[in-house]
Amino acid sequence: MPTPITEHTVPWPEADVTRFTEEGLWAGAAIGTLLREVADRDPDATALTDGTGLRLTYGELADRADAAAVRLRGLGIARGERIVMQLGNSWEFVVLLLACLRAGVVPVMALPAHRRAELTYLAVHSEAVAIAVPDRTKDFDNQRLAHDLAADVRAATGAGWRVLVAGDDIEPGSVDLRSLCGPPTDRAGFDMPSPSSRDVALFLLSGGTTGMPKLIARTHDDYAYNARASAEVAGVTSESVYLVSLPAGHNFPLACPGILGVLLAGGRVVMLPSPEPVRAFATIAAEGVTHTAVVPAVAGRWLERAAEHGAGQLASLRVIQVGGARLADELAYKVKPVLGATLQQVFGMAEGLLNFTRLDDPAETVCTTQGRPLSPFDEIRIVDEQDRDLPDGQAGLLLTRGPYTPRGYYRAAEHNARSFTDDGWFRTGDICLRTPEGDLVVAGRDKDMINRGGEKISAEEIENLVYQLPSVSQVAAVAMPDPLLGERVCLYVVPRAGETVTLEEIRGQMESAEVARFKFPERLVVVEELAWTKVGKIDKKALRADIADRLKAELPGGV
Ligand code: OOB
Repeated sequence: MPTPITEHTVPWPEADVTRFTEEGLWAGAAIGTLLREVADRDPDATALTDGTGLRLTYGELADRADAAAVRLRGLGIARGERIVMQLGNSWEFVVLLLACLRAGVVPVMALPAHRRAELTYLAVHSEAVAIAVPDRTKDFDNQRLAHDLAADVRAATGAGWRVLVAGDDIEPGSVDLRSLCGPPTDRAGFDMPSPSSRDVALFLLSGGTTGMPKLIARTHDDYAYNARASAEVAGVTSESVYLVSLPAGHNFPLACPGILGVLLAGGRVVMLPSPEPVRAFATIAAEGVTHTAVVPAVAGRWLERAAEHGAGQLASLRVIQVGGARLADELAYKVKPVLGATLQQVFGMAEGLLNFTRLDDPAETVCTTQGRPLSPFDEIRIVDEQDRDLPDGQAGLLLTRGPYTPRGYYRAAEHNARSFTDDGWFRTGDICLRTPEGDLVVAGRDKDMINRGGEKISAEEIENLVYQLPSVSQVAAVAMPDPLLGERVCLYVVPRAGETVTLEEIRGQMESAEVARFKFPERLVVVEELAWTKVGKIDKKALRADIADRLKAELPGGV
């Protein structure tokens, strides 16, 4: 039997629980219950489409979620148990998610790019009892991997393990998600008790600076507030149509306001597998999309496409949220004139705190800041290395506390001691300054992570993998600037005496370690020694400057 999750989570102090509840931030109801209420108010409104002709009304969606919740129980998946969820942006994603939220089964939000290494870790660390995957994505057989994983887990724990598959090609031994998520087949009503609003609703993954991503347990109370408050600040109502084209398991398209915020507001969600501009633009036109969320790299591609082909297809688009990585001010200034929609910058994190520029902010604020905290109950500090508060305008480390920022990672006591202060402030690792108006500007980062177009990569994880090569004496993974993605992974390697190391070899090593492809290093610099700081740490700042200089020198006309 998996251990109960609450044992390993860090709750908010009771005084905060009372305050957040009395102030009406925390609704005191499970997200699944709140969604059922929305559905019951207007069951005929369209809730979900997927760009392939499927349309579900609120009544149909809620009924399917309830039926799927009962079917999960039928499979032996009980309240409080975990499912690793790695579905693409499909209608099954939404139905299964809502079924879990209704039944109190806890999804662990894996990313589509994750491979055996990440999925195994997530399954083991969360003590999951099942995994939900598509049958395949492009040239990758997700179903095969899921069964291999299931065999490993069964061998290690002796536990039964379920593989739930969405797609046409359902192998023997897999549970067919399309029928699990299909319409109810009998009249027997939904009879499951609601989870407590303070229970864990789902696990998000941290951007991660350590070997593997930390799990962040988000409760029904805090996550519903996250989604509802985000919907309000993004101007989402029952009239809104929201396009999901980023991986749906990421906090941004999931609840900022994302799928959950839009559904809680009674709006319509459109699922699309990717943000590729031709199809995204056609879908925006066909569905009358009013809101969407993208990362800066996607915003850049959309701007290019619209500059070449016009933005006629985007006439319905009112708000385009951009976040996940720093949006360059120059690009920001182009959004409204070229795409015709209001830009909303979103600086958020799976750990909680969300900052938004407001829809009525002056253009300068929208284009040069990353906005201000979502909630009047969010607390922000900008401090120096000794945790002393800095004045406005001075860049420092961002600390936060608030009604949707949990007080610790799941099962990570040691790490929590470093990432949270004794009085519960989360150390975001972001370097920010606050303008006199109270808006934040992200000025850098004090965490050993590479942000590749919004995908977060832990330098330590890459370094650990590279150290497995016998030819490597020392390695450092650093961010190198990239015009398209913002950053990519660059490796500095000192080979052992008499050995050579190549990028192909390193990528081969990552391939055999079966880690997600977005983590593969894209540049190798072989050096005789690494730069060190006075305190004996690898000087990554110097290495980042070095690779930036090398890239500049390689440009035509560079020096
Ligand atoms: C979002 O969440 P995560 O957990 O993948 O990554 C969080 C980190 C932040 O700590 C920061 O370093 C970076 O991503 N980041 C930004 C940013 N938004 C996120 N850096 C600069 N400018 C921004 N606008 O990335 C996330 C979660 C919810 C909503 C939006 C993004």
